[in-house]
Amino acid sequence: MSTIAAIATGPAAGGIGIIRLSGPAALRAARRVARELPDQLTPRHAYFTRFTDAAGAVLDEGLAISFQAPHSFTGEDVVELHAHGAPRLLSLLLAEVLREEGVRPATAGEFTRRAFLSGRIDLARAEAVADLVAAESEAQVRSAAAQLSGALTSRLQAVHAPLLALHADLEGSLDFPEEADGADADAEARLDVVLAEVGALLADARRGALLRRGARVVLYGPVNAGKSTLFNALAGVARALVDADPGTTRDTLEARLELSGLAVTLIDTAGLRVATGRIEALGIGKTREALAGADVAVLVLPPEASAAEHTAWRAEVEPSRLLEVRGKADLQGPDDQLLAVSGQTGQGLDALRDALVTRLGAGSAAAVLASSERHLAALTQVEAALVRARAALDVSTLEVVAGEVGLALEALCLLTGEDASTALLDSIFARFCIGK
Ligand SMILES: Nc1nc2c(ncn2[C@@H]2O[C@H](COP(=O)(O)OP(=O)(O)OP(=O)(O)O)[C@@H](O)[C@H]2O)c(=O)[nH]1
Ligand SMILES: [Mg+2]
Repeated sequence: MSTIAAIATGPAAGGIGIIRLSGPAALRAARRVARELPDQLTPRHAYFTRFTDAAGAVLDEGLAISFQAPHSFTGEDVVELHAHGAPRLLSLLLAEVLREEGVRPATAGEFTRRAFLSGRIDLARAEAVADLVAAESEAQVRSAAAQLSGALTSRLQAVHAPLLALHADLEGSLDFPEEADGADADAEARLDVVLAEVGALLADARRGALLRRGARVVLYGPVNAGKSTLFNALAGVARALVDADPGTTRDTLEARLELSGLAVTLIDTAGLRVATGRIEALGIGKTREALAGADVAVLVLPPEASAAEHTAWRAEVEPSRLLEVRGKADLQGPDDQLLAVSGQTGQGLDALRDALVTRLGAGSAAAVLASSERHLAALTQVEAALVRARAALDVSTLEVVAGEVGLALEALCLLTGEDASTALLDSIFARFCIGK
């Protein structure tokens, strides 16, 4: 196994910069720049040392910490050199370290990949490292942290173990029908238990996928409803043009905000009506596109909207994604049906934010477990196979049931990385940056 080395900290200047080495030659290579280190190092101790170039000239001073296999992140010998976070200095030190025989630059995610390959962490936890590094909102941090601590892993095991046992029993009664008489008798009940847990994991994964990519909230409704004014008020900046002229907004506009830790893209759209011109018609086409991709569509109804109009605008999106509000609340009396908001006075904005958070399912403080689209896809496959197995119990042979349970197990292994193919690993670790 070769030894790898990389700058583990970000490319910008900072207080501390770390060079990480992993593999059998890690310590030998580190000594090229940290010549003052004692002959015997106590693992996990921080040694103060000066860092030098090949000629022995001092470049910096800092700390060196060694970890002995298998008690390290990668499971190999690891050394971390903590210098000052000067990008040019770090590249000089790295170049010197790389001159050691058997040491090469690490590829993206290679440290974490080695941690996975040595069995230190499973795939779900390895991915959590990438998620944590890339997290942009508080909810993303919490979700990645939960996954990193193995919360997802233990929930997957709670599905994996009973499924494996069921598979073995079914296969057993196929191979030895005489002895294993009735081994499949409780298969239905056992499948139901696993299905319920997979369903719960899937619900979490859907919320997690939302957290990860951020939610899309679209403001829509008839012209002049006060959508752009509301957009500006929620975004906290006067981004969108506002005018008494109906049909002011033509293009869709986006603003990023964070609601209860959830990253949200807020989208303002062209008001809906029978378009008076070609450009406006194009704008309305874009509104419908935005509505198609919305996690929540907020229908802003102006005071003058008639019941017939109301029904027509409402039909633009299905009820599960629709949130109706009464706009320009300051111009009308209290509304006992709809949440009343005003972008101009700020009335009802907090209530609207709360309603959005509830709608997006991000309200609970508990961190969401599964979070990547990959998890979502794999869990969907597991569920589909289990549903087919359940149906086959009544109408088909035991072979078919066992086959479907086997497929569910395979899909589950995609999540934990058991039997993971090199191609799958490549695609997962490509998301990492160098040094992770
Ligand atoms: N009194 C009152 N007037 C508002 C409010 N919100 C918007 N207006 C006014 O209503 C007019 C239209 O506001 P916009 O925010 O441009 O409405 P819009 O829905 O984006 O309109 P289009 O882009 O044309 O579809 C402007 O003259 C605003 O000043 C509000 O909450 N209260
Ligand atoms: Mg507008």
